[in-house]
Amino acid sequence: MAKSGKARAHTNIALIKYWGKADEQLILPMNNSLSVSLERFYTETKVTFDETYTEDKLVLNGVEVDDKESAKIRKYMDMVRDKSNTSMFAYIESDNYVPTAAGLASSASAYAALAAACNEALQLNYSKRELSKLARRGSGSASRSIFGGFVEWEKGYDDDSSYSFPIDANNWEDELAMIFVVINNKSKKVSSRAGMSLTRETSRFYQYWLDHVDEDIANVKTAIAYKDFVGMGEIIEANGLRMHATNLGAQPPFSYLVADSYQAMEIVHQCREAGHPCYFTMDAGPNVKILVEQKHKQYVIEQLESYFGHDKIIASDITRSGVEIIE
Ligand code: 2P0
Repeated sequence: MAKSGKARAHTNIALIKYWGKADEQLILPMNNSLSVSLERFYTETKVTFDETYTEDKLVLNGVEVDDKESAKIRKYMDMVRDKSNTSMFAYIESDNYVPTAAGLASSASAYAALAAACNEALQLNYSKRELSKLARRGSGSASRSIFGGFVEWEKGYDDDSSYSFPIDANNWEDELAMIFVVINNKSKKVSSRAGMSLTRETSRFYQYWLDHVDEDIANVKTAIAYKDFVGMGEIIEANGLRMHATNLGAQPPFSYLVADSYQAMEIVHQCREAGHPCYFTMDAGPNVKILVEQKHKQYVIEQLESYFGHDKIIASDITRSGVEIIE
């Protein structure tokens, strides 16, 4: 008999970055990281296991895919089968509610939703902590997408000790938002997986990065406890720039940032000078993400739109919802 489960998980953006793996197979990170989950961008995934299926099939946004990504998912499903003592193959239907124009990686929400859908379908009764470990095996940042609000991923030292957990912010999330500046990337893309690996192995600045992450995490948690937006912003902006600096120290050096990324950062500085606190962060691409209080959001959006145009600016609230079963 077929067994199915469907789950929704939101994407997250790291305020303190995950950059570098201690174990590529288990996806154990070199450092703790800390994120916020976004209301507007999410993935819904339905998994159906059936004894009559002869292989895993992936249907992404209504289209059956058979490419590098589906090969990665088949490998992931082998791991799930192994852990849950089942031999059944699966039919996986996944819909990404991430505007394609946003150019956001969806692997965080995708593997969080897939892990939760498998848990439901196979009645594994995993706790959220167990689910965050299962999601982590697909993509590191997915471990954080099991939870809403502010989330920390404890790096751990083995498969069992590396998981995420929520940080109580006393509903501060409701007062915050994130603005995305969508920037076209004409340069050749370095995947986050390849970029973090090259940097960990070769960057002259990597040890400096590792030496300062723990204090950044501690200071952000203090800022969260006091709802100190400026204190948090200064730390997260510096942390994001430091991550990008490690890439400049790699051999060969590389950068995800382009001229328009720096233009967006400059507008953020101008907003601050005009009395509207907001802080930027960037991931494995040129897009700039700006953390802002709701009361200053409209001003910052207008400044960005006047340079980049209306369709390049997307805002999202911070969600306090973690992964949910929806069928
Ligand atoms: C993060 N990034 O903390 C960091 C900051 C990008 C820059 O997590 O190899 O897709 O699947 O574990 O999670 C993107 O990398 O990488 C990422 P894998 P993932 O959000």
